[in-house]
Amino acid sequence: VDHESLEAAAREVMSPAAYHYVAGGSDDEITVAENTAAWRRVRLLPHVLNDVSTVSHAATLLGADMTAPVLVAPMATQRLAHDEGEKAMARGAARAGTVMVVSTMATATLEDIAAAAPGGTLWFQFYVHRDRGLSEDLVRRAEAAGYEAVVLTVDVPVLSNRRREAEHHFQLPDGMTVANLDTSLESVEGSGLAEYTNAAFDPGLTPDDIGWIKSIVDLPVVVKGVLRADDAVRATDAGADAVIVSNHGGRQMDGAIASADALPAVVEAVGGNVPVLVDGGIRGGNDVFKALALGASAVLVGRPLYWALAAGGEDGVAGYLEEIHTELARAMALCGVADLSEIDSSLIAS
Ligand code: FNR
Ligand code: LAC
Repeated sequence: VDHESLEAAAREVMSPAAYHYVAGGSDDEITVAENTAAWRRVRLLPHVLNDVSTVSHAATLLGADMTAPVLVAPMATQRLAHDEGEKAMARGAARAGTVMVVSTMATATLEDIAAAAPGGTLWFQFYVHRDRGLSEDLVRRAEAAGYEAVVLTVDVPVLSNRRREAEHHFQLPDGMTVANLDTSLESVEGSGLAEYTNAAFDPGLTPDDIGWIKSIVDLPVVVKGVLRADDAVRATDAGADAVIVSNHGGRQMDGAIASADALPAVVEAVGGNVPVLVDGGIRGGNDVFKALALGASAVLVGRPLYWALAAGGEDGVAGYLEEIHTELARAMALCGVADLSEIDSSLIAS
């Protein structure tokens, strides 16, 4: 996928504040840069003389059937990219046969997004608020609307320092709200998102909150934002049904390890028990292949899909995902594997 052109096309149609909100990370953006660099550093050891006349990348994860193990990462406020925002993203994901993870901070209600893409599979990304009544209500609504998993994001106890958001006084334009929460993230001084988050999100999360969610809804709980093996064990011991190795796309603790570099230890600690997913810096099918070879069950893609949404709406999203699927199939053929089950760490040159 030609990411530079895609990002450039998106930048043309987005406001500077919105563009920098999406493109940016925290502090010096060290981890943003590391995330892509780390996948590029991984070296493969391809097989030859294996029959790859037919290559299959169909996957099943927590009961969801997918064309390929590539999900749409949860991303806030998608109407900043396109009028149809999350609804267009959901339709594009459904067309490409994959799961969209819908952010708590969406610019349409979770019910309206579900109604917009009837054939698709949606998971609900959950930001626990200090107001636990409101929080309970959110996950109950997601279950009632047909969402099939709760993705509990655990790496935002506070919002990081994001210079680009502060410079542009990030807030939503008139007529746009975080629909589930009825706020437009009004900025008093700097980033309206930081002001909202720091006031509203619960910084007191512990592993017990996984059980708390399971006492409210009958859905699998996926813990997103783990970088350490010991935390992955704490999460799964507390009932997590999957974990996502992630540094939030370099948007939270700057200087945190690249997700590709954090993945193997987490796989080693819990990969035998629950699926381990990964996101951050995945830009094409070769990166997906490397993640699977390092032990991930699936990956999530963030910013490129925001750009695809901005530049091409639903068609842009479906087209981008289909291109990644083509690239993954080609990487599999070139590495001599006909099926996802044959991808393992023996394909990594170490
Ligand atoms: C995010 N991310 C995110 N994560 C989450 O759990 N809830 C959210 O609301 C958001 N919002 C959000 C907005 C934007 C604009 C971006 C770019 C990212 C993080 C996201 O799910 C994912 O972890 C990273 O985006 C993955 O990195 P790449 O693919 O963008 O490099
Ligand atoms: C972000 C939050 C909303 O990264 O997750 O912008």
